This record gives sequence, C-alpha cells and structure tokens, in this order.
Amino acid sequence: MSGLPVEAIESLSEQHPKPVDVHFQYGTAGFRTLGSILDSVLFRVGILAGLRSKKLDGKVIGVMVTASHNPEPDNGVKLVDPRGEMLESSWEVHATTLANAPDTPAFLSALDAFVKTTKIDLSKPARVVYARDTRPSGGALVSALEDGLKAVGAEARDAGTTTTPILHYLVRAMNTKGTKDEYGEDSEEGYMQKLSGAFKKLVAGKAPISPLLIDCANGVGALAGAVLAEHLGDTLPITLENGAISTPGALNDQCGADFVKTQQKLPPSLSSVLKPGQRACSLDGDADRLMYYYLDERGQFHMLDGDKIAALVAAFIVELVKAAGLEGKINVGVVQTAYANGASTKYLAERLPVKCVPTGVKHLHHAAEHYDVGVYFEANGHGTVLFSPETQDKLTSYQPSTPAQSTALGHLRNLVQLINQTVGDALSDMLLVEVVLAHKSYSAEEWDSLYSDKPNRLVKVVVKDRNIFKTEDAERKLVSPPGLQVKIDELVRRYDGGRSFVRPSGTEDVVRVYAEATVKSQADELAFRVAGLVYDETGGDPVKRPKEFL
Ligand code: NG1
Ligand code: ZN
Repeated sequence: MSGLPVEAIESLSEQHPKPVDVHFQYGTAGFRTLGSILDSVLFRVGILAGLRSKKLDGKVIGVMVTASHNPEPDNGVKLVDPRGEMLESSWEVHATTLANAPDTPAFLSALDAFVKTTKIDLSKPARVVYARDTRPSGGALVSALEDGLKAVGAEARDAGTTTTPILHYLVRAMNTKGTKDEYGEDSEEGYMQKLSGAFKKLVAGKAPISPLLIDCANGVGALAGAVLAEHLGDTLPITLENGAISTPGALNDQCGADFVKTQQKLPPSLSSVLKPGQRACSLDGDADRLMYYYLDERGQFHMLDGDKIAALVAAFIVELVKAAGLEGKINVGVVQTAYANGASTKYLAERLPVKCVPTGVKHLHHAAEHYDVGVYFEANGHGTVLFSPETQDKLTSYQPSTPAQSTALGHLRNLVQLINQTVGDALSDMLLVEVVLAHKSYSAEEWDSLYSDKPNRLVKVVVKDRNIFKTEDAERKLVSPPGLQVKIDELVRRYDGGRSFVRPSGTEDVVRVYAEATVKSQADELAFRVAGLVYDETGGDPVKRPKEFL
C-alpha cells in the first residue's frame, strides 16, 4: 500500500461501520441527511480532510458539522478549503466514493486507489480545524470525525460549537497567519473584534441606531450573537430572541431564516415582541443566512430577503466607489440565481451588471470573483460581497484628491474588514445592512420601497427519480425529461408576468418548482399547475397526488 497507516485506519474503521442500504452523496452543502446514520461518513471525512491537507502541502483544511436550516434530527458535514472557500468540486466525487465503500476492506482499497491517482504525498503534514453547530447529534459525530483525523495522523484543532462562517474565517486566518495576506487573529474573539471594530468606524458620527431584534433560530447564532452584542455595546442595541439551544426540537422550528423565507411570515414567538416599524432579522441554524423584516403600522408583515439585501448593498457600494473618485477603475457587479425575485433583477440590472448562475454557493462565489467587487446573494439570505485582491490593493494605494473622496475611501476600506470574504455570514451581513441603513437614514420601510417584490411561490414535488431532471441556462430551462419544458412554457404564457422553472434539489430528494406572476393568486396557481404537470409527466402515482396540485 501507498504508505497509509493501514492498521490504525482498519481498527478505527471497524468502530464506524457504514450502514447498509444507504447511499451518501456529497452535494452542494456537503453530506446531509439524518444525523443518526452519519457516523461512518464523519469518520471517513476525517481521513479525507487529512489527505486534502497533505495534498495541499499541510495547509489547514476546515470541517464543519451542521445541517444549517434543516430540522433538528438532520445533520451534515462539509469540508472547507484553505482560503476559506468550499471544497474544490473535483473532490466532491472522491468524498462520495469513499463514503459509500460498503466495508473496511473496500474503504481501504478505495483510499489506496485515491491516494495513488490523486498523487498524495503521505509524508506531508496534515492540519485540520473543525467545529459544529448546536444539534444534539453533533457531539457523537465530532467524536467519529476525531477518530478519522487520528487514524490519518492529522494535527487537529477543535473550534468547538460555533457558526459555519466563523469556521470558514478560522481556516483562512490560520493559513494566512504571518503572511502579507493575514486575514485576522485566528480565534472567534479575533473575528468579533475585526467585525465590531470596522462597524464602529463605519457608523461613527451617524445618528444613534434604534434597537434591532435578532431571531437566532434556537441555534448557534445565539452564542455568536451574544458575543457580538457585547463587542458592539451601544453602537448597535441588539435583543436576542429564540436562543433556546438546549430545548429539544426547538432548532429551526417555527423560527429562523428558512421559516421566514418559505412561510413569508413572522416567527410566532416574535408576535408579542416586535413593535410596528422595528427592524428584526432571522438567522438560520448555522448563522449563514439572514432575513430581515418588519411590521407596518397596520401590523402587516414585510419581508426583506437576500435580493433586497443585495439591492441595498450593491447600490451603496456603487455610490461609495463614485464618491471616492474610483468610477471606471473599480467595477461592481451582482450575481444571483434563478430564484431571485424578477423585480430585484430588474432593479439591479438597470443599475449595474447582473449575472445569473446555478443554485449553490460555490457557483455564486466563483462568479462574484470575476468582478472587482462582486455582490452575491441567494434570495434565501445567503451571500456576501467579495473584493478582488487587485481591488483591495487599489483601495490601499489610492490617493484621494478631496476630503469627500477620502471619507468614501475610508468607508470602502472598512467594508473590506466588515464583510466576510470567505463565505456568507448572517452576522457580518446584518452589520453591513445596519451600516447602509445608518448612512442612508433609511427605515426598514424605506429600504423595502426600493422595489416591490413580484408575488411568487416555491413548491416541492416528490418524484421517483430526481436525477432524470437536467437543466441548462443557469437552471432556467429543462432539457430532460424531453418535452416537459415546452409544456411549462405553454402554461407560463397564460399568466400575466408569469415566470416558472423546475430543477432538482441538490440537498433534498425532491424537484423544486418556482413560479412568479403579477398577482399572488396567479403565482400560486401557476406553481401548482407546473407542479401537477411535473408529477404527472414523470409517472407520479395518481392516488398519492398532492391535493393542491392543479
Ligand atoms: P437546493 O435544495 O439545491 O434547492 C437549497 C437552497 C439553495 C442553497 C442550498 C444549500 C433554495 C431554493 N435552495 O438548495 O439556495 O442554499 O440549499 O444550503 O433556497
Ligand atoms: Zn445555513
């Protein structure tokens, strides 16, 4: 064998057998399924993380144990590459192959083949940092991960229970320590100092900010939120809600960013707390998604989603670039997916370049890297703003010619510090939103009035085999099953302002249908008609056909 510590791996692997009849897949969010069947996956991911580090000459690799906005019994695991970005996609296949080897001998031979074909020098060091969210299954899964790390002889650092974006930050901070690209002190404390320091500079001299309510989804955001609130002090008065991290079943239940986005309503637990006109936001279970909202004077709920955040932030950055005298020297662009509300795309496209890419953070992130400043947000509230290395250099070396230019330049420099450059972070994004609102003296209502969302509806369809669904044009057109897209187009034409598309989910065993129309009832009807069409055309059982499908 190629120098693998076979005996260590063998004996530990026997303690983490793969469940029979389960197929694991490393999807857009890593491995994600019921926490109770993930033990073997975590052990094997530990080994894979060690090997990834060896392959990259001992650079620190991150491992995050979370299932984000999913229900509490779910869990998951994903790898983070050295600059804090998602695992290189070619390794997703290797992860899937290794996770599915049926037993220890098969796992060992798959590992051996993998090490040889990928040409991994096993004499290199391996360094890994890992963390988990607050799920009850997390502790045992981390133990399985630690066995994997031990088996491959990796030097491991336990970052404890923390948010996904903080883990991404730690990876980048550890790998850049002592270099000219140093990203910050490699601790949660270091991150909080970086964010709060930049925030305080950005809002200095602005009117006091009114209190913000944060729904922590009864997850890890409650812990990080409390630390951040302490750092911010009076500069941003925060009230943390839904912080019941040890109440069984509470995580993401009737609260959190995904609840708000999919239900388009206030988490019931906030109904007696949120005052009309007050700003509130929801995090998801690992604090990388953010949804804002408010109640108007009549008590009506208004949601400010990832698209609204993108619109607010992109316009602000464009203004600052102009004010700094850098127009034409630094180009700002926006990246969205097909789920972006049509009204947001229209609003943004009238002002700056907008690109549509397939769902999944890695697609958005990579596309955003092609702009000098790339703003990317999914409608569900996951996103960030990337400043290219050249842009950061420009901001450092640029000599402003007026005091106004100097002020705008200072703001841009501070934004680079405030905004997580590795992955979307709900807490960092929240501070960013608060900065823009403070600078523009906008209330939530004024922000909301930038454009009016087109009524829309998202529906799940359970099909026999979602893998037969293939798309093109950034997932906006189905190429398989053949003929289905023509029928969808025919339906869409019958609705005023109609738009609809169908794609297989990357995280659940379902097909998703999205529809928009000028009137809400029409958006619903179109979505349920397309869902019915998808169901029938792919041989769905007429007896089990959901009643709402048309
Ligand atoms: P899938 O299940 O592939 O639709 C969902 C979200 C994505 C992304 C991933 C990862 C929607 C419609 N889809 O993907 O945007 O966030 O989860 O968590 O929101
Ligand atoms: Zn998440």
